[in-house]
Amino acid sequence: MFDRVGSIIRKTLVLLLVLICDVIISQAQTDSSDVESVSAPYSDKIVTWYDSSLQTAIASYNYSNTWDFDGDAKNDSLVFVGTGGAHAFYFLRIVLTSDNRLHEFSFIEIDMPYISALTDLKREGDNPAIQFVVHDFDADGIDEIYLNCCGPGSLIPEQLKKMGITSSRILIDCSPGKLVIKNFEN
Ligand SMILES: [Ca+2]
Ligand SMILES: [Ca+2]
Repeated sequence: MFDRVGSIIRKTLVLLLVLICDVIISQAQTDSSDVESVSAPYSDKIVTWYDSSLQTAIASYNYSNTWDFDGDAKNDSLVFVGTGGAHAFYFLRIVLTSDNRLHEFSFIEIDMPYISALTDLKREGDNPAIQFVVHDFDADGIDEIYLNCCGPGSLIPEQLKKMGITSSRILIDCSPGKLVIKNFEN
């Protein structure tokens, strides 16, 4: 008698266990189908490494070997190096093939290092959503770099003011023999 009751209880417990597992698995499947995978903009340009001093992952956007800024027919290196933190900014680093030197502009920062088209810039103007455009603005056959440096506080960095820069919108011209930062003029 007791054996029969014990057997029924065991079978009931096993059945309950199977039902609970079913519910858990179906819930997990529902949850996973609800999750959308979201990738960062221009993720093919991102290079990430771990900075042990900041104890955080640092991302940079690498546009190297895409444009020739100094006009020697060899594409140059251009990287926006991330500064880390919750709201990351990225400063500009260029290596030109004509002088093979590191030109690091730690005072030129943007927070959306995503290349935009000239048509976007023309349409949006000083909209801070458009921060990085490459185009031959002065029609001399060599591309310049347009940046809208909406850095922390959107203030114009002192280093840029000393160069006569009067707005956050600048143009970097890297023609042979010179590397000039100037005000962007429409
Ligand atoms: Ca070059
Ligand atoms: Ca040009």
